[in-house]
Amino acid sequence: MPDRTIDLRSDTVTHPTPAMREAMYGAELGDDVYGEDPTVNRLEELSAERLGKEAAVMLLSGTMGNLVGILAQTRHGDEAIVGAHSHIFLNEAGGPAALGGVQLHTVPTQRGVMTPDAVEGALRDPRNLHHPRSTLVCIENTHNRDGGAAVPVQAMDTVADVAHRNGLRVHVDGARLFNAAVALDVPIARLVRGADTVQFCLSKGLGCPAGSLLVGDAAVIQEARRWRKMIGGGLRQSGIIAAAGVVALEQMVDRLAEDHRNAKRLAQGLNSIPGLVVDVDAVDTNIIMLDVDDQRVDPKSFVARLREQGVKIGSPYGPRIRLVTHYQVTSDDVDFTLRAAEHALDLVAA
Ligand code: TLP
Repeated sequence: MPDRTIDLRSDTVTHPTPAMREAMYGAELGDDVYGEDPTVNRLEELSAERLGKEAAVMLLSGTMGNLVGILAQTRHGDEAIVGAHSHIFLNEAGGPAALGGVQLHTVPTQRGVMTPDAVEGALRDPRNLHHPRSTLVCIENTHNRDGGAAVPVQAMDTVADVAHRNGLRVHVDGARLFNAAVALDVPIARLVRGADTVQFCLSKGLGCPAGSLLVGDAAVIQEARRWRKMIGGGLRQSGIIAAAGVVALEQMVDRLAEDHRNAKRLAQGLNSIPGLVVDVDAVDTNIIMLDVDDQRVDPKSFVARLREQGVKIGSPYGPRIRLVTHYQVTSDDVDFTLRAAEHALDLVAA
């Protein structure tokens, strides 16, 4: 067994920091279904304030935040426009269709960006009886499958303008929105100014054990609370979770820049190993997409050999493998990973 483990599979693997554990231990609690958990209330207020919106509601996960955000802004039979590689479309078990009767209409994205033409081209004609109603556009920022791409303000604004001009609302899947804001060096509230709802995760780069927030205007958040209750997400003394969230917002945001620096250095190092290819310029945040480009190397065996040395990376899809940095990955871990990758490649190619 290796004496060291470096887990680069995702930033979801992070454990709460000592400050979070302390805050959780000492959290002031109440029954949140009665709206009486002061710690949840504080986290919700803080989140709304940070994102420049009226209100927020805490949910268990990003998937629940996206689902409730979609359900609160659509009716059965409506259509939501989403990126073809979006997490909502690929990785949320068909929730909008199964639970909301919402059909997803996919459009291409380039580094997370949807063109206004693509969105306009996906709009249905409200006067045509054959068409579903287009009611929502969902933007993912950062974009996971597109390699953690930070979608710039202007691209966010443009899509929001097209949506609003046509009577649609805008939901942002901001599982890693703070990474985007830090990478783009833009105030987070500015980044989501055009959004009607935004979901962001506490349990990715921000290091919490669980939790997501959905923010928006007071009416939509009230509607989201109703949906949350219906799907069994109304929790009681959930200040235990919220306490970590407050610490995350206060202590874990600015340091994301360090994860981005580590990701960049890891990307550069991997790309300099013959047989491995990374588009280093495309590494905006904490996600690296690595391609194995050596006929002799089966990506699955490469991943397995790395794991034997204590380095866990994503499962390959085709030749492509994802690596994610986070606060539990140090600069020294980056050096160790690079040495291990070189060694693993030698073993597999031999
Ligand atoms: N993504 C996970 C996996 O599901 C792929 C990861 O390891 O990256 N939106 C985006 C953009 C996400 O990347 C994720 C999680 C979610 C939503 C869902 O969040 P959770 O896992 O909290 O339901």
